[in-house]
Amino acid sequence: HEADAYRTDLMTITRHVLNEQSRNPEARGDLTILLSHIVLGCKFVASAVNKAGLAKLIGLAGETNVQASAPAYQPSSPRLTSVIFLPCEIEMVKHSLCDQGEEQKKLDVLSNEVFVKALVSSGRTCVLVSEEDEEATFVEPALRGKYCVCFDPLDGSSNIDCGVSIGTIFGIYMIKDKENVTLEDVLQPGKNMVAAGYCMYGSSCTLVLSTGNGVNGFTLDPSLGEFILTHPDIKIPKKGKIYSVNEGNAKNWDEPTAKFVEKCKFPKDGSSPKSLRYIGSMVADVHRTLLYGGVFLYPADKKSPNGKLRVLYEVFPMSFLMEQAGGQSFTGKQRALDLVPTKIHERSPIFLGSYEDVEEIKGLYAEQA
Ligand code: AHM
Ligand code: MG
Repeated sequence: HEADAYRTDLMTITRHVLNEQSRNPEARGDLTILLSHIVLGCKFVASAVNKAGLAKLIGLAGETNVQASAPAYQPSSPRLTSVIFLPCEIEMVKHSLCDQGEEQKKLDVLSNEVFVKALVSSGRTCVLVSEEDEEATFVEPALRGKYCVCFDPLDGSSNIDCGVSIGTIFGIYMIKDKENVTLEDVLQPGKNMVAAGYCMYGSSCTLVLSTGNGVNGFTLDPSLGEFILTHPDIKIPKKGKIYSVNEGNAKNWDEPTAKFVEKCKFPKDGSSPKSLRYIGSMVADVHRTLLYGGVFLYPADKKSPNGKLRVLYEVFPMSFLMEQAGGQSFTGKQRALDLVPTKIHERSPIFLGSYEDVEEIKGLYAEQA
């Protein structure tokens, strides 16, 4: 097709979200603005992650900056300046990048700072929960907007040093009452989220987003500094051929989990065994699950009765995306999005993926009950 050959009609993420929002008579552009600030954070992290290997050499993420008197890192990337943002916001990113003479920040700490500042300066947020921060951040009244954002700025950061894919995960709620903002605004069940997504920093940088009308994937075109729609209306296969779990924990699993994995390896219905794929980086494992189908699990075990993954910024956003793509997400007790968290860093077991595979897991838990 001519159009495909030239690709002159680019569906950027901002254009896509604006289109989606224009169908909602109540939308005033706030979510679009908020999302473009999240996108800025993702571009910053993508650029920093790409340089992480080099940084060892030049001192970007090392413990101390070997050339403490000179800026260790000059933000030369055209990506950051090609985004339409206020000059002060660009300054803010540059500032985080080259805190001259100070100890250089670890990539996850740096990413967190960039996201917090981008979110606050959007003027559209009021409560932020980050994996990196013990306490929730309440935005000062003058900059307050109606959204709460829960995020993990750099999930899987233990994988950075060996170049494995890592990601940012986020979930967005609307506050109940702007005059009276409390922690209750983020301790809502996941089904109340208005949008969720992740950005994967892998062989390419991919942002997967849902605002409640299905799931779409965008790939960063580094030459444009823009995320372009490359995976419209993602639907997860009804059943998959892959299971994804840390089998090293098998000795402590509960019975339904053990039975399910056994069935994956030794199916009794004549079907072929499933393949095992486990990266150990949630964004990458979930991304593969979404595209290829199958199931990703981080179950409870005797040592961690609530599993490992965090409800607000890992379990909920991924469960929201899975359901929007036609899959399911289950905690071992209930639909994951029905869970009502009581603490901001609460954990939950999670089984998510293809509809039929999760259905099978639900069956095994029902048998046990
Ligand atoms: P982190 O937030 O400390 O990076 O841990 C979260 C990561 C997930 O990305 C991944 O699914 C999980 O931990 C892997 O855990 P394990 O190493 O126990 O298999
Ligand atoms: Mg994490």
